[in-house]
Amino acid sequence: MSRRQQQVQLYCKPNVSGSGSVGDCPFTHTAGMRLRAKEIDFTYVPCSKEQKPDWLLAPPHNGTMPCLTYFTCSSGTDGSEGEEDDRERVVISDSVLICKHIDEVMTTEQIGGDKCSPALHEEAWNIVDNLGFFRAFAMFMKSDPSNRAERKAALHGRCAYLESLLEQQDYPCICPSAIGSSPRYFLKRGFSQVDCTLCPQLFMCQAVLEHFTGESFQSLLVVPPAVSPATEDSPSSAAPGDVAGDAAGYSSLTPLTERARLKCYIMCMLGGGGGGGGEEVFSSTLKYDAASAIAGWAAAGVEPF
Ligand SMILES: N[C@@H](CCC(=O)N[C@@H](CS)C(=O)NCC(=O)O)C(=O)O
Repeated sequence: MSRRQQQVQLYCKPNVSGSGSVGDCPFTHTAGMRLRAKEIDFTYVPCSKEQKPDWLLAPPHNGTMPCLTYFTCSSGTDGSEGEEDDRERVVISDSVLICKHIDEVMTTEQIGGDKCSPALHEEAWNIVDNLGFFRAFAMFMKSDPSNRAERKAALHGRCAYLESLLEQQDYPCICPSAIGSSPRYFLKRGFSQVDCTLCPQLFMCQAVLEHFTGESFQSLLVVPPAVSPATEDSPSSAAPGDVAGDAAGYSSLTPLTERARLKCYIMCMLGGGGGGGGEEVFSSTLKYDAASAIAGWAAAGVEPF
C-alpha cells in the first residue's frame, strides 16, 4: 500500500501591504519554483507571526518560513484514500531541505525529459551550495561606511563567479530569444535547482539594490577595474566628468567589460525585454513587485545609504 500526498501547502511570509498575498521572501519563491518544476499542485499560505499554527512554531521549525506541509494517507491498490485518522502531517522548513524533499521524497519522477535527472540534480546542488550570492547582497544592503567598499567588492566578486560558471556552461553572450534559438537555463542540460535558487535572489537584488544603496543593478553586469583605495576614498581626485563612474566604483575613463553571460541569463530568466522560457516558470511564481520587495526590506529596518 502506498502513501498519497494531500493538501500540499507552502507557508510563507505575507506581503507587507497586508493584502494577504505572498511576500518578498526569495526562499519561498525558490521552493515554489521547485514545486512547479515538479508539477505538484500546491497553495501558498501567507502567514503573519500571529497566525502561525503550533506545528509551525514547534521545534525544529520554530516558525521559520517557507515551510512546506502536506498530509500523507494510505491508499488502496484501487487508488482509494484511507481513513481520515490515518492522515499524517509532514512538515519541512528551510528552502534547501524543502527542495531536496520535493525531489527525493515527493516525486522522484523526471519531469519533462532531462529535467531533474540525477546527474543534473547533483551538478545543480554543487553549484547552489557555493553560490553565496544572496549573503553577499544582504551584507552589502546592511553595510555601513566602514565596510561598504569591502562588501561591494564581495558582491561584485559573486557576480564574477556567476559569470565564470556561465562561461563554463558555454552560455551565450547574446540572449537566445534575440537570435531566435531556444532559451537557455543556467545549466546547459536544462532547468535545475540553480534556476530555482538564483532567479528569486537576482529578482530581489534587481528590485531593491538601487533604492537602498545607489548601486545600479546594471553595474553588477560590468566588470570594474581594480579601484585604488585613494580613488574610492577621495572623489575630489576624480577626473572631471567622472562622477557617475566613481559613484559606481569604477572610472568611466577606463574601458569596461560586460558580464555578458550573466546579463543574458538575467534577460532570459527575469525578462526585461529578453523573453525566454525561464520567464514563464519564474514570473508565474513571483506574485510580488519591486514596491513590495522594497517595503519588505524597509520593514526589516534597512534604510537607504
Ligand atoms: N535559510 C532559510 C531562510 C528563511 C528565512 O530567512 N525566512 C524568513 C522570511 S524571508 C522568515 O522565516 N521570517 C520569519 C517570519 O516571516 O515570520 C531558508 O532557506 O528557508
